[in-house]
Amino acid sequence: MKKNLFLGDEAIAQAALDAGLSGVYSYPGTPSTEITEYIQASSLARERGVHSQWCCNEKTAVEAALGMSYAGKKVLSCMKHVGLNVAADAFLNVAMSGIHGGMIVVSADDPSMHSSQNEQDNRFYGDFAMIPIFEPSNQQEAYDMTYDGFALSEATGYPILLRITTRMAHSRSGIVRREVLPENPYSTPEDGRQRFVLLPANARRRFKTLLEKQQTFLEHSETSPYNRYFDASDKRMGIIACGIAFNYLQENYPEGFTHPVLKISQYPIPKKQLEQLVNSCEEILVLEDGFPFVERQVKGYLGLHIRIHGRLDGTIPRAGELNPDIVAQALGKEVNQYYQIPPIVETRPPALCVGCGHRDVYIALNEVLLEYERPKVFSDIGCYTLGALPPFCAIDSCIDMGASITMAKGAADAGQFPSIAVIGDSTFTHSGMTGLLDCVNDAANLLIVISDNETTAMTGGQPSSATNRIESICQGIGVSAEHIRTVVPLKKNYEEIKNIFREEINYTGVSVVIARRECIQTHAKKVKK
Ligand SMILES: Cc1ncc(C[n+]2csc(CCOP(=O)(O)OP(=O)(O)O)c2C)c(N)n1
Ligand code: SF4
Repeated sequence: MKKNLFLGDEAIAQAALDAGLSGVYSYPGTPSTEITEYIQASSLARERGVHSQWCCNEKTAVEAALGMSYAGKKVLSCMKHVGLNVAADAFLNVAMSGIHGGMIVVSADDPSMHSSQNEQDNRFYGDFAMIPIFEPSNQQEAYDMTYDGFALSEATGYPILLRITTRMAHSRSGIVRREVLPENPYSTPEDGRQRFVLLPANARRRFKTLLEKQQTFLEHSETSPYNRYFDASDKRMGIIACGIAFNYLQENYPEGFTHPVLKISQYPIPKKQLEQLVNSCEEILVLEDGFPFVERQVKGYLGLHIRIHGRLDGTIPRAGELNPDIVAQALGKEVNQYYQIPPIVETRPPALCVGCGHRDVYIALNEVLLEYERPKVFSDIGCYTLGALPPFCAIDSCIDMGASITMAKGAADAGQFPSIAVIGDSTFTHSGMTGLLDCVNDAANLLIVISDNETTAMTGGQPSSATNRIESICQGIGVSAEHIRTVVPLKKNYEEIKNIFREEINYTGVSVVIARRECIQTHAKKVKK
């Protein structure tokens, strides 16, 4: 049988296309980005006219995906874990309205924070929304679950959360593809107004329906081919292995399991199989990549008559991603040196590229801020966050996308002067614009520097929604035209840039300085093309 060597992300993308996808709505974020990029590059997607343009942020992505589902089509929405925080309002309410065409939301979580500011486990969001969750244990399952996920979504009338983690997203395996299905025809839901108008009377009804559906979701989990019980003779311990943790467990038992194992890859937790495990074993070890999501539920649900080991009792470290060695240690096995990755290159701190425009922004800004007694620079998320590191040491905060402008405003309201925000162009349209409107409405006293490299550089150079529009957006929001200044961040312009920074810091009100020079990496890619 022909196999394709796919990343987990690519397996999801190909499965969605094979299952008859009509659109993907996403915002870039590691480790989810490659799903949408794969669809953008796919000839099948091009032939079919599958929608794949990036969205402004994850919330607009989930809402647009719901619109496509409303029109009867199969649709995917992909994001990194923190993206689901941004989309949470839409995501939780899609569980109230339900869907029409099959809808899958992919959350790519990043335990160990390889490229994120936290390591939240988004299975909690699926549980919170009370919808089915898939968590593949290998890349073939990532393919199959995506393919089958549309059918499950349409059969139940609810979206599916597909939760993967970094290793699943970014490692490769041989994948067997399935039959290529056609797209759904256009249609709209017959009961659309009762379901999609979430006025309290409808919402109460819909919440009841969602509660009633829980039994159906449980039955699907208990009969799912992705949840499996493996019996074995040594019943002193039973093991629950969730998602990719099952893969790590298998690596530790090349000859087959010696303890009973419950593999969980579809939620809600399959109760029958869990009872079988608990009733036949003396103790339970829970293996999961992320938070103690299952462990906590098992503890609460079963009471305390059986000992549960996992992240909560310290058998597994509470923080960081799981790997085969940690699983081996938890099982009391010897750690196999084979799995340990030798250092290939010396580790070194990340840095802004030589020649990057963000460098010039920080050099000029740092020089100007020496003239003030207690300046603060509230920054944001993007390549320019590296301005936190030497030699710049130029920023005082980086919390979440958009928080630069709003934090600078709050601090300015409290008397901070000068209060400066530094934000990138993509982050500005993701969630900086609304904060800017707050500043204008409140006549806040701050300087906002939009470091515009005309791309979303940090996640690999995706197009930025803001390109060619930043001045007009700022003006439309209400920043006065004289205080929207544009500079080219280059060494030869330092004196001009510094003077403009000084003038705008000393102006009492909202000012925006747009420092515009294309990212040299995307520029080089364009030239190469
Ligand atoms: C809510 C959320 N979504 C996505 C990301 C991933 N991400 C980090 S920075 C960034 C955008 C960076 O673009 P820009 O602001 O233009 O700065 P640049 O990297 O180009 O300098 C993205 C998408 C994230 N950290 N948080
Ligand atoms: S990728 Fe682009 S924006 Fe990021 S550091 Fe390099 S030059 Fe600067």
